[in-house]
Amino acid sequence: ELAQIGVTGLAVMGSNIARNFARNGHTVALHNRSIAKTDALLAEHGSEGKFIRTETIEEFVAALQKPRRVLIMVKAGDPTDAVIEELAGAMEEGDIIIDGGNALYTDTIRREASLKQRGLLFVGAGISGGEEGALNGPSIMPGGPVDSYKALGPLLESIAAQVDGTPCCTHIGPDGSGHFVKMVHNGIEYADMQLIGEAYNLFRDALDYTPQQVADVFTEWNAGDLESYLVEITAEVLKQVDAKTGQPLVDVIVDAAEQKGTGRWTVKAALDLGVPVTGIAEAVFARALSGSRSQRKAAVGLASGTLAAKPSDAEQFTHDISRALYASKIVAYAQGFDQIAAGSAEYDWNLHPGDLATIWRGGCIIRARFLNRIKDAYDDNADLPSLILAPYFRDAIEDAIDSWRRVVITAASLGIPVPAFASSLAYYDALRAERLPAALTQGQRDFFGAHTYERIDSEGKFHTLWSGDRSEIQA
Ligand code: NBP
Repeated sequence: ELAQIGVTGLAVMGSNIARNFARNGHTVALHNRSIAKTDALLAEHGSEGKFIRTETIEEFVAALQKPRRVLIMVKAGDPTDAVIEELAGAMEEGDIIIDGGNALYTDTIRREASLKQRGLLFVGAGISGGEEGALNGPSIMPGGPVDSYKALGPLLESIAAQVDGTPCCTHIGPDGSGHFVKMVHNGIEYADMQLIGEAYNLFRDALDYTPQQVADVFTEWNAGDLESYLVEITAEVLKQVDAKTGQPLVDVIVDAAEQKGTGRWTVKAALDLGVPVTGIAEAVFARALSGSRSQRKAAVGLASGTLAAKPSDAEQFTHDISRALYASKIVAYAQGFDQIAAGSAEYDWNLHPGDLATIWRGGCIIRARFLNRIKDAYDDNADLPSLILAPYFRDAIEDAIDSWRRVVITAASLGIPVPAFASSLAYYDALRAERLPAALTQGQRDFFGAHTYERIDSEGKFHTLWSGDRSEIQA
């Protein structure tokens, strides 16, 4: 019997996805550069379904039904190019290559264009959910040609997470769009994690809570509108006691956050598109700052000032933090969706933000009750100028605003860093401002560079003769 799907790259993600396919009744051809991983998978889990063991790429390709469908799950970058090249040489017109790794979307655009010329369908598919999701149901964001989805969609949907009977997988759009939205998803994940970290830090330093006490708060929050996978696992991490020292594990982990790059990619792409993703950027920079260990060590003990005023009512402040978290989260998602809209316009992808909210409700790391609200918002109005303007979110922020400000004020007075809370609040205030100091910026630019400005009362571009008689001319 030939296989419906082949998986090459059988490290953590690939082997779990291969098992997921097999458990859902598909015959899966297995391939890995080094045969040891293939054999380890078969030895441990071979009984879970129908697998075909292959050693060479030729054997692998020959084991597949036509049109052949191969999912690549190897390290992003050069390894992915190497595997694509090998596969393309062995495959035939109409066959489908899916890259499920975390590829940079511009690489996916390039690969799709080049494989199209060789008659192959290339699908860059973002896959979220980590190891556990890969095995039990990830959120899948496949891009690539529409035709590919006819042959691939049902297969991918059968292994994806399901929410209310809807699979967390849909065709996203052409070429690199799947990897682009997966990248922004990861950026939002960075922001979400940073916001949770800031909330945690406030409990520790403003309210002197123990990690266990903070865990209890997060557990409670997970029963309300903050319900999400990240809030849930935060409580689990905070509860964990280190076996070696008897201390809370979080207190013995080095406080320098690492990153693999998708957050940074999101910010770089946002800079190029001119979209302010301040929440995601603060999160990426906060990780970088945490990693500047020698600088931080040298700066310990710098002045903190004398304003320190601890919150007097812990219950009120706990509520305030929950609202600051919720409001800042709305801002981070609003910005992420703005970036998706900008990417869609730039590359002519015709992306549907409501679809993304739908497939992010399950399987992926940012899954949250909140995403139902985002889906509803785009169902009501597909052309929302900003998520913040959807009635539900507008009301949620109105309800949160005083709490949000109190949290930022308290944090600033105590010298507790809350870059993402503060910057999200600043973004919100700038967005709703009737006038911004950008008018002054335009004046300065005109002064030193004759860059011209527009007037509020007449059409056209104007320039003041700054070094002359300071009269205004039309440019
Ligand atoms: P890794 O990213 O650690 O990659 C290991 C796999 O790549 C092994 O199968 C290895 O083969 C293969 N490989 C390498 Br490295 N270089 C190769 C080459 N030149 N030719 C052929 N194969 C090569 O595995 P992972 O953590 O399972 O992730 C797989 C992909 O999924 C990555 O792109 C990752 O970014 C993405 N992803 C990961 C997660 C996650 O939670 N880990 C989540 C979502 C997406 P070998 O066994 O012969 O060395």
